[in-house]
Amino acid sequence: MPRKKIALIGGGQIGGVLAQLAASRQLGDVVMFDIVEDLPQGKTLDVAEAARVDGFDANVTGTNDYKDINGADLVIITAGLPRKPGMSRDDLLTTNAKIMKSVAENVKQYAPNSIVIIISNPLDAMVTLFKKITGFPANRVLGQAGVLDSSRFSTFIAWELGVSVKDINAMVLGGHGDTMVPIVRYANINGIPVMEQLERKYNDKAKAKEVMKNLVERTKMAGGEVVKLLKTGSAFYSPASSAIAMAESILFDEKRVLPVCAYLNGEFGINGYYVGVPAVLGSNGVEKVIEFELDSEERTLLDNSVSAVKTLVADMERLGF
Ligand code: A3D
Repeated sequence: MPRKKIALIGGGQIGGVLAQLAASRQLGDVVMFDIVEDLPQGKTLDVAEAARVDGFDANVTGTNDYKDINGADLVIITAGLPRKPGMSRDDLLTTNAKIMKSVAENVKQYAPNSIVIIISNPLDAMVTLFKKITGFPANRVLGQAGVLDSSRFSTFIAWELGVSVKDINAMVLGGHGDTMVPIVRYANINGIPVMEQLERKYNDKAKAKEVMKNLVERTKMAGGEVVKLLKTGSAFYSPASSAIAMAESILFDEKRVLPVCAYLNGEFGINGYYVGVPAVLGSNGVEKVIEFELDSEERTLLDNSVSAVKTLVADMERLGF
């Protein structure tokens, strides 16, 4: 049985870590595409030369020719430009939409049966555009944001409570932006409510609420916190790890329930938009969106987040995409 073929579109910061993780975990043969000459060849040569040490057999190659992604089973897209000084939000949206348009046309041509995970920002718009251009079914086009945002939320909770992050389950839904919705009510430590533990720690309900509010705010701003410290570029290790968790669930048909940017057909009362929701990921991509009861506060926050996604998509359409 041949190995799965994984195409990485974009060989920048996240693309490099994706290549290393995909190869070292033997997810399949990796081909990295970038428009910059020699960059994907250089990065993948570097990753491939660790094969003896890391003990993997997968082929890892770089290319500037889309033909080389031919027949890919899984595609992960990070192509795009970061916002530069003086660039407006619309300028960035136009630039990245142009890039996504060319990526989508080529993925449609060379990997027409692939399942596609998009990481490029602005995420909710890029996923929407990719689906529109390729016409791929909704189960085969999804975005990465919720796995990372949830991992950040879980990490901050674990630090606050002094417990292993491995035992924290916490989820962030909604669009990938300031309006994201960390679901506090269901955050737990192996089933034990996080809020109850905060109340016990501080012996004060108001204080516990305030501490949680700060954890939620830090989660929403976590991307910016890393950008501020790095000075150039944005987070790349954790976004790559998050996409690899999604890829593993798809490639190994794990059926994990992960928060992903998925196309909604009435689930959560939302129709025709990509929004972050829990979904079962298996060999058919997004196999099922898992709905659950939201309380009135969560509903308001999710509606607010969906409005932000709608505005972003409308802006992209206004710009001609
Ligand atoms: P970066 O290191 O700049 O890599 C982007 C790569 O895209 C560069 O190597 C470019 O040469 C390449 N590129 C540009 N145009 C094209 C094209 N037409 N075809 C193919 N490749 C092209 O960025 P990065 O890797 O740090 O981030 C990649 C994207 O992910 C950006 O849009 C980030 O904003 C986004 N991002 C998303 C998250 C989420 O959680 C959603 C987190 C962090 C970053």
